[in-house]
Amino acid sequence: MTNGKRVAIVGAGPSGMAQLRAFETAARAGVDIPEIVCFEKQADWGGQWNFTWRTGLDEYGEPVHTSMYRNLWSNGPKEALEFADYTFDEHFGRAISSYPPRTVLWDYIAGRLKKTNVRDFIRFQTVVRWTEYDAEREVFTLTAENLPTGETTTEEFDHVVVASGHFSFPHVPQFPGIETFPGYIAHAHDFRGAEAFKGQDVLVVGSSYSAEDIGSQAFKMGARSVTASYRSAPMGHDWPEGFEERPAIRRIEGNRVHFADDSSKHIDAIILCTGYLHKYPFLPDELALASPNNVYPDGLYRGVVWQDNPRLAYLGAQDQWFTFNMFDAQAWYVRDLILGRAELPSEAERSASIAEWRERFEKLSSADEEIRFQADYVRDLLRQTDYPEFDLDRVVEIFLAWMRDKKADIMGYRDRVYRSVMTGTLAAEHHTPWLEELDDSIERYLAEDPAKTPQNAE
Ligand code: FAD
Ligand code: NA7
Repeated sequence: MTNGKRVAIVGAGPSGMAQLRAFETAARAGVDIPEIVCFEKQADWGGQWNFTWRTGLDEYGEPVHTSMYRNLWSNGPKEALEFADYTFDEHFGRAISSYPPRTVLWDYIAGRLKKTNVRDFIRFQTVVRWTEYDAEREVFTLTAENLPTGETTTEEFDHVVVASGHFSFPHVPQFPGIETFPGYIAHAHDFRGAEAFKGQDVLVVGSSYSAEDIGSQAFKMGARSVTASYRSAPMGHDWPEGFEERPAIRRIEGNRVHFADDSSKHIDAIILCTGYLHKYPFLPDELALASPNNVYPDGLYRGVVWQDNPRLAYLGAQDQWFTFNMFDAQAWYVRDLILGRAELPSEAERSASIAEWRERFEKLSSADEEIRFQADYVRDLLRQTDYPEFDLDRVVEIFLAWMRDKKADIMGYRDRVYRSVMTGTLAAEHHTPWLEELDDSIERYLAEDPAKTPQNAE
């Protein structure tokens, strides 16, 4: 039964899927839920995890969403992102390793919903083009385009949940002389695999997740050298021979890149791992979040409710240490606000809450502190809903162990195993060390006898 309201969800990535799951869970418990329409511009769900070889524009002239690439393996332990209501044990029926490849995590997030009817709520290959809000009638009007047919439709909704992600529109800075560089240049968003870098001198620009992992991919695939150029601070890992960090780029002259420490180096390929923009081309500016990538964007009450119009919510808008289970905590809370089960505080109270969290956020000075901060944030959300509780302090311990393991062995940390906070299961060791594993297919990953599934790349 629906309760007469209409809710639009923009995006069926992990966040949008969490919102669908939240409503479906309430419906299963006998609650009347709103009519839900989830708009998804791709042909399948999973957001970033739905890999495509395409870059730039897709077959309909629409910007390609995903920034993921071949051989992308989880960059954090799966025990830190596990759903509390659908465990890895339940999905796979046995222990798997702590750092599975993209295909395996995609299978896991989809598996939770495959047992339900929520796919029926999703309009695939349908992109939301524009949103308007009528304050008097308190309704949103969304215009969407069906990409294969080109047909546009306009519909009204009482609430909109933005789950369109914020790692898709690349932030592409300019560097003096870059136009003289004759080799391959791409932003990380358009990187699809490092195989072609074999024997090359590769430069990754940036010092965060993408620089670390794309640099590592290049190393793994046999680059002659990998250089990572940092603007603020080096990653500081104990890099293997052939992998080094240098300060900011001063200028580029043909194949020669000059750095701020007066050094220079021959480079064949440059990958700009310089982050992403919060960009919401389907929203007018009064509804669109504008923020750097950080763990507490301004203007969102409890990190989800748009302060200037609480009928609009954002999921996953933060920089992410926690991912899937944080999106769940957010989605459950947003669901309960929409259902009227949770009370929305007054504008002044919301404002005070945002200011309090922002003040705490401004004082954060290390990764450890950010992780604890985000754990507290998730804890606060969980207290508002009936999402199954889980031990966030133990998740924090896992994150801290992950960081220690990275410091100890950046090319080997993905071979480490952790214990599930949800089930107590200790992860299994993968049959092949990450550095030697050239096949990221789920078939090979789950193979009992990997010798029978030769690696794709061989
Ligand atoms: P997304 O996954 O980005 O999904 C958003 C969805 O919205 C997409 O399906 C998109 O097509 C759709 N959409 C966008 N605009 C519109 C529109 N106008 N109309 C209709 N549909 C629209 N997290 C981890 O936990 N572990 C990792 O190892 C990890 N690795 C990552 C590696 C890379 C390269 C990147 C970019 C991210 C990684 N992440 C990782 C973080 C990742 O962002 C989250 O895991 C998760 O995908 C975020 O989910 P989301 O639903 O908020 O956004
Ligand atoms: P992040 O985490 O937002 O990091 C962006 C990086 O880009 C960061 O190191 C920035 O340096 C650097 N940056 C930005 N502008 C410049 C310029 N002009 N010059 C040099 N360096 C610059 O993005 P990622 O892509 O690494 O990660 C995003 C998600 O994708 C994440 O969830 C991953 O799991 C995958 P700074 O430190 O600000 O000086």
